[in-house]
Amino acid sequence: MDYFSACPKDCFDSCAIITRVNEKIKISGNKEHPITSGFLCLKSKYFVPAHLSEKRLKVPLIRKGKRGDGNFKEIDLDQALNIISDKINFILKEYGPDHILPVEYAGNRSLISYNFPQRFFNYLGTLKLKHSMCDESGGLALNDLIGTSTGIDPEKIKDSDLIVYWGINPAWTNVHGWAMAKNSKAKIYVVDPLKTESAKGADRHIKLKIESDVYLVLGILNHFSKNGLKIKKLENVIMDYDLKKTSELTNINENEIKELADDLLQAKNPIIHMGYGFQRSRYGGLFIKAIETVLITLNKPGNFIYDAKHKIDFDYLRGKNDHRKVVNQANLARELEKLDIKMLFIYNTNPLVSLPNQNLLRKILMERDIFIVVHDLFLTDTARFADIVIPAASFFEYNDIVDSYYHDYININQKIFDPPGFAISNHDLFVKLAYKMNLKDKFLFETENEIINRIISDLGIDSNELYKKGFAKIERQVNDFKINMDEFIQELKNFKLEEKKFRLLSLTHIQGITSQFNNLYEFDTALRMNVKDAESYSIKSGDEIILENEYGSIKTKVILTDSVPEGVLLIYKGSWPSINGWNVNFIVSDDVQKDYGNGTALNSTYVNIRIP
Ligand SMILES: Nc1nc2c(c(=O)[nH]1)N[C@H]1C(S)=C(S)[C@@H](COP(=O)(O)OP(=O)(O)OC[C@H]3O[C@@H](n4cnc5c(=O)[nH]c(N)nc54)[C@H](O)[C@@H]3O)O[C@H]1N2
Ligand SMILES: Nc1nc2c(c(=O)[nH]1)N[C@H]1C(S)=C(S)[C@@H](COP(=O)(O)OP(=O)(O)OC[C@H]3O[C@@H](n4cnc5c(=O)[nH]c(N)nc54)[C@H](O)[C@@H]3O)O[C@H]1N2
Ligand code: SF4
Ligand SMILES: [Mo]
Repeated sequence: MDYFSACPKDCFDSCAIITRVNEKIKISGNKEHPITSGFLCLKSKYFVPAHLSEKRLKVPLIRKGKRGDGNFKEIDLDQALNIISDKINFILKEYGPDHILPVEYAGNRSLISYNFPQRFFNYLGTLKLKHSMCDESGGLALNDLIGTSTGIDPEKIKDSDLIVYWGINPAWTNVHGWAMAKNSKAKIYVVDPLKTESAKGADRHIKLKIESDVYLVLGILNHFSKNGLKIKKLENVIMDYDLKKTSELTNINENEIKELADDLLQAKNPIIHMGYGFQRSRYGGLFIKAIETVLITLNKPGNFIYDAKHKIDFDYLRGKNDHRKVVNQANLARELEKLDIKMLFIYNTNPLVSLPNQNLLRKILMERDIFIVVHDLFLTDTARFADIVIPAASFFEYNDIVDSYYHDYININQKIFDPPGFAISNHDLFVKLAYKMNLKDKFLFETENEIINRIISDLGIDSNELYKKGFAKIERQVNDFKINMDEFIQELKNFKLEEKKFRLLSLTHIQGITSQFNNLYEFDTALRMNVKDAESYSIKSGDEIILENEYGSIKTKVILTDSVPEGVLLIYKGSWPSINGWNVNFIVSDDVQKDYGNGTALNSTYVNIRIP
């Protein structure tokens, strides 16, 4: 029998999946889906093994030993929910809702699984986590500059003549977008200081000096200006950046800069996909603004890809409560230090892997009297720190609907199996809790199907078509660009390229989906280092070295490469400290981009090398 599944992972592609269930479960990409196009990514090979894995949690756990040591006792779901609801009631009565913080993110970004739990927290009026670890700063930057972060429909890639992947590694992180680009007639540029798989597969790799993107943009605009394209407010700023100076500042040959600028000038349908990875640095928001000024100058301000917004009623999905106080995610440890939190309710995220400044985060959780609830499919590092762990359902075990922050299709996810043991979906967990706590609002008890029907009707989707194909096209938000360059020009003046050594990047791995499944196979934890840097320390491939900074230190194996430039080090994000003893976030900076919503600046991490 075939079912419609929808990949709920935090990924551009939001694939439509056909799940065939015979004696075995087999998944494949929905052939009809214009983006998924009948194939799935490498990560997807873990979806069924993860669902069936012996390592999956099936019974709630209560902590027996010291926090963090993974010593638990099994209890049944009813007992676990009694303990949690009693604890919530106690905290609400003794301290108030400002002492409970739900810590959640996009581990499951299906519309119900991601949003419905917020109805519960909005109702109680607890604190609220501000999602600032991923794309926050770039999104704010675009909104500041042009009034929106919603760009062009990526299906337009198919008819484009020039695609620039700027600070993104789509061959690994957006495989369906990359396939569309490769199958199109477009000339493909990758602008990246690293020789990534995307850079290798592009027509042109602009291998610029790290963080010199702003200068490259000013050089491109200078060239535009010489060819008669002016933007009044920037003329003075770009005056000095001729090809020679731009080349010196970016380490790119003059003719390569000229070729890119000419191609942009001549293209009929240029598209720039601005990555999330590269805006996670001290000047990330500024970089995104700078790139957008290229499109503004070309009078094609909407020809970028960053976010996509649709007419989905999130206030309905989440409920609304404007009185909740906000706690920042990107420097959560420092936020917790200042607050008197009594409960963390963690679901859809694995903060003891994915947040920077792990040493401080773990210290606070060990020292403070905080009751920690974790809802997850696996005994993650975060779950090991819990007082109560509730097992979660896999995406084959609930009904939901999944949108995309990249394309314009919404996919249906059908429940195929009941969750094993006491495992429970996000929706059902919060319905049960609301019931336990005797909450009266009907909104807290809406069923999955009621919610799906309401979304389908709001979006004007033909439900027959949706259940026949598994997906439907929905309308992208229409933009009304309001361009304001003033702040950008001011911020440009404050920009200073940091040339300190060693800059540590923690980028996205082809196999992982952030930290998910990294317990099911051996994860790549090695440090990538440039051959010349290694020579100056007499380091050989396979050696172990220590990286240290004000956040801590880690000992890691080295792989020498010419894909990483001199002065830059790379460790992929997402490995589990409980398996490997450490991960990169033990030494990653929790500095934030103050001008851009306190978004993470994690790639502005600097470390020293020590030979053990
Ligand atoms: N396989 C896989 N795919 C994923 C995910 C996953 O975990 N695994 N996660 C998903 C999520 S949550 C996200 S946010 C996205 C992230 O997707 P990407 O944005 O593609 O991810 P990153 O690898 O973090 O960073 C992209 C690139 O930015 C480059 N970069 C760093 N500094 C600079 C700079 O100064 N200038 C320029 N021009 N480039 C720079 C890096 O070298 C890197 O190649 O991927 C999504 N897709
Ligand atoms: N150093 C460094 N750190 C980074 C980044 C980086 O580039 N460098 N990137 C950042 C980025 S872009 C992102 S998006 C974040 C992501 O970081 P996280 O939000 O922590 O994402 P995941 O590691 O995928 O963890 C999601 C968790 O949710 C669980 N989960 C999955 N489905 C469900 C469900 O239905 N219910 C419940 N209750 N749980 C579920 C998974 O098992 C997993 O443990 O990491 C950030 N951290
Ligand atoms: S992780 Fe991304 S590319 Fe892979 S199946 Fe899910 S949505 Fe598709
Ligand atoms: Mo992300």
